[in-house]
Amino acid sequence: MSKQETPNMRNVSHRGPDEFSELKIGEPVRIAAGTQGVYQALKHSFKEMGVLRSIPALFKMNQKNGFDCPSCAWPDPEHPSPIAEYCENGAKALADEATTSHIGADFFRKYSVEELSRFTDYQINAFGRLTEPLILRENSIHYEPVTWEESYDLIAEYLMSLRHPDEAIFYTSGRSSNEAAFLYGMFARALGTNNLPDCSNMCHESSGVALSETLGIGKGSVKLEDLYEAEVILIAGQNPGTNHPRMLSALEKCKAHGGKIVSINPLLESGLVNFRNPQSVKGMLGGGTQLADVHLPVMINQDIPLVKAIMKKLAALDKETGDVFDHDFIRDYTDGYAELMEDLDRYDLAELIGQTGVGEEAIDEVVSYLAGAEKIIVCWAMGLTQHKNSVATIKEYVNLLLLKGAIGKPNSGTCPVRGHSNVQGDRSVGIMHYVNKGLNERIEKHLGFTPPAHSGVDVVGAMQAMHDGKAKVFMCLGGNFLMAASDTDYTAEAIRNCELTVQVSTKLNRTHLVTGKTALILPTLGRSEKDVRDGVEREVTTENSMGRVRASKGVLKPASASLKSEIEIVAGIANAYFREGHPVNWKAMGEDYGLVREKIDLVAKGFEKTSERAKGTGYYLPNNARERDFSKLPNGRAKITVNPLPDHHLAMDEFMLMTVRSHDQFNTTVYGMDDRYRGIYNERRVLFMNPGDMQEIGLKKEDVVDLTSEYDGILRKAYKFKVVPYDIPSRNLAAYFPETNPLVPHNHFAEKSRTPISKSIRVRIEKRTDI
Ligand SMILES: Nc1nc2c(c(=O)[nH]1)N[C@H]1C(S)=C(S)[C@@H](COP(=O)(O)OP(=O)(O)OC[C@H]3O[C@@H](n4cnc5c(=O)[nH]c(N)nc54)[C@H](O)[C@@H]3O)O[C@H]1N2
Ligand SMILES: Nc1nc2c(c(=O)[nH]1)N[C@H]1C(S)=C(S)[C@@H](COP(=O)(O)OP(=O)(O)OC[C@H]3O[C@@H](n4cnc5c(=O)[nH]c(N)nc54)[C@H](O)[C@@H]3O)O[C@H]1N2
Ligand code: SF4
Ligand SMILES: [Mo]
Repeated sequence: MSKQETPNMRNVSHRGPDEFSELKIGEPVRIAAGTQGVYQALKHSFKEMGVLRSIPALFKMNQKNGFDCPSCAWPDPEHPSPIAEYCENGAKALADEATTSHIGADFFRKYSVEELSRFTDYQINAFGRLTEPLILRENSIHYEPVTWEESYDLIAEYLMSLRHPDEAIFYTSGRSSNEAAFLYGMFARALGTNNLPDCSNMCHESSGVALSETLGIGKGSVKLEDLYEAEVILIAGQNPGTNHPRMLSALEKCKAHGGKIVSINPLLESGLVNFRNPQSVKGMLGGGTQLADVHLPVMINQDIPLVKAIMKKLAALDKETGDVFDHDFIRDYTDGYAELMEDLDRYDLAELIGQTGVGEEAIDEVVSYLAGAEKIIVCWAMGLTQHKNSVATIKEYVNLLLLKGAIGKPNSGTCPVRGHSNVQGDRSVGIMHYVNKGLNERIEKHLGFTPPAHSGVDVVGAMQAMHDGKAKVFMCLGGNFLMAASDTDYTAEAIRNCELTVQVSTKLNRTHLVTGKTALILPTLGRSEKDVRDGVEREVTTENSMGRVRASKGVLKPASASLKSEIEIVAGIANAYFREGHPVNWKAMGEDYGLVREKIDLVAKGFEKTSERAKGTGYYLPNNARERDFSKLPNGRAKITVNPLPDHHLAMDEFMLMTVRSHDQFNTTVYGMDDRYRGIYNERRVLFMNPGDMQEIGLKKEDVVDLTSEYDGILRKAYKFKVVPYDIPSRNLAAYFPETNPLVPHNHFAEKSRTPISKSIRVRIEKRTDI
């Protein structure tokens, strides 16, 4: 084992290698799911974990008495099909978690963190499941085994040595159960800090802010069944075929009932074009459904002018007939109508449309759907949330719904489609960096301690605090902070500044390699695994994208007997810190999750008799927007808002880059090197580009380019991408995250929500002549 002078000198690569593999470009596959999808899914599962391990697990996924799919947050139907309630990507997520490849002390004796960092993220994940607690001691470059007790004591010791609790930061990724997230959030507060950044800060925070300000609740208002009989569903800035595949089944039902589906996206994403439902006879036999009736290829971040143009056209029609807008609803439930109408009058229609890049005919078609419809749903995801003006963009879509009275009635409403399977639940049970007065009062009353009254850091704040040396201990309950956060070089420097970093994880990732001076890996059970104590199989709960809380009980034998549940780990640390001297009995809660749920019921809003009601497919949390109750908002009314147009100044040689997911990844976890639906095979370092733009700047297919972004005079660079001609609006580019994260400046984020601008990065393209 080699020793180093100082750990900051560990020669660990935070970006990983950038060698190319053998790129193959095919035609985009326009048929999503169907037999092909299931075949791909099973092939993947079987390769990963073997037939015996996968079959029972797949058939328990999303079933009553089974476990909640660990992948996305799309809801399960209230009456699951007994055969299969999973999709290709759910099966991949399960296979990735249930893999039979395991790594422990021998593996880390063989490979130093320096060597491991020379592997790609795909290879790092493929090493397999973490099986025992490990420590990277100061001055060492090899992880070595450590006992659970020593880990807990060490964390407690570091926490006790802080000058202020705000020198500790507790990040959460959205896979944690409600119980784990609750204990974790309460532990941080008991310690005295609200430093509780979470993946939501990089994800749907903009939705939370926009919806809270307009409708008085930071969550969506629709239930799954609402989609089935909606008259119009707008899908804006979301790629459900890859990221929420079972949403396509719901859209298919909507189509069958005569509903219209509108796709609003710079890219024509597969699935919306042609979908074969593997769970229907028609799908099995090969006939597909054309889901989207119309596609609006909006330019990146031009949704506001697009929605304004649509509303302006609707307003003109309403002037003629008086019944296009829901005037009763507007009068009884909203504020701000007159101001919005004045705002729309200010704009020239042709200019608005010109700004969007969308043809007027397609816009007119959408207007004709909307004009006569009463039941309208807007679904969206990262294509709306990760821009500087994301909060305004989402508010503009909310305006459209409010004008139509399409809130708080069946088959209508807001549908921000959440990412991680329990990201919404984590927030509901207290993972938030800001102060919530009501929550603090309930903590005081029911947990018996006084939580801090000052806010903590979000993800951006966490990066900056660590970078500036203001934070010393960084703990992550899941996730891969280094690769998920913006500005990879900056974030790496930030993490390296810490004294202690702690990762509670299932699989190895780069945040285990780029660490503080001392680092711990605490390996945990995955969602699909049995959690047994004293012969009793324990269950946890999660909340899906539509506010339904359900029980989740793993079925597989754990990857290793040494694994502990996240709940036990958090309770273990809290117990080591407080010993007996605290009103909360952490130890007991780590053993009996029912005790945790009892406290959740008392402390988190809307939870009630959770242990009992979460059984089966669970229960809905209260939702004021669903009930047309806007009493929490000023004047007790929903807020129609006036939002400015986006203001981008692209220099002559600049392009607008969006960073998106491939079909073979879950966030920073790379399952494979293909993006089948977009026709990309065996390579991730690609840049999707408009063929006309390529010609204009003299680029050919597969030319190699570097990308640079320049903000505040600082140049950032991402190296080596192969250019792929693609159907994308002119001056727009797409490439995969996390490879492009070094381009996203840490100090540029959405107004109010502070979500990094991962979907609209101004970049320049430099052709490489040396490759
Ligand atoms: N298989 C799989 N499933 C996942 C994930 C995964 O990585 N893999 N991640 C999970 C997580 S955490 C999340 S948050 C979700 C993410 O789900 P998505 O938001 O669907 O994921 P992205 O790939 O970021 O896709 C964003 C989409 O927005 C479009 N877009 C970009 N900019 C704009 C714009 O300005 N306007 C409009 N109208 N569209 C735009 C892009 O073309 C793309 O289709 O998925 C979850 N589910
Ligand atoms: N440029 C760019 N950046 C982005 C985005 C983008 O669209 N573009 N999207 C953003 C979004 S929406 C999100 S949500 C974030 C994601 O950010 P994170 O949530 O931080 O990242 P993930 O890649 O989901 O985390 C993967 C790791 O989680 C661990 N893990 C998996 N399952 C479990 C479990 O059950 N328990 C525990 N404890 N650990 C587990 C594994 O070790 C795995 O390596 O990334 C954001 N970053
Ligand atoms: S749609 Fe999402 S939650 Fe449902 S099975 Fe697929 S990946 Fe899992
Ligand atoms: Mo996300």
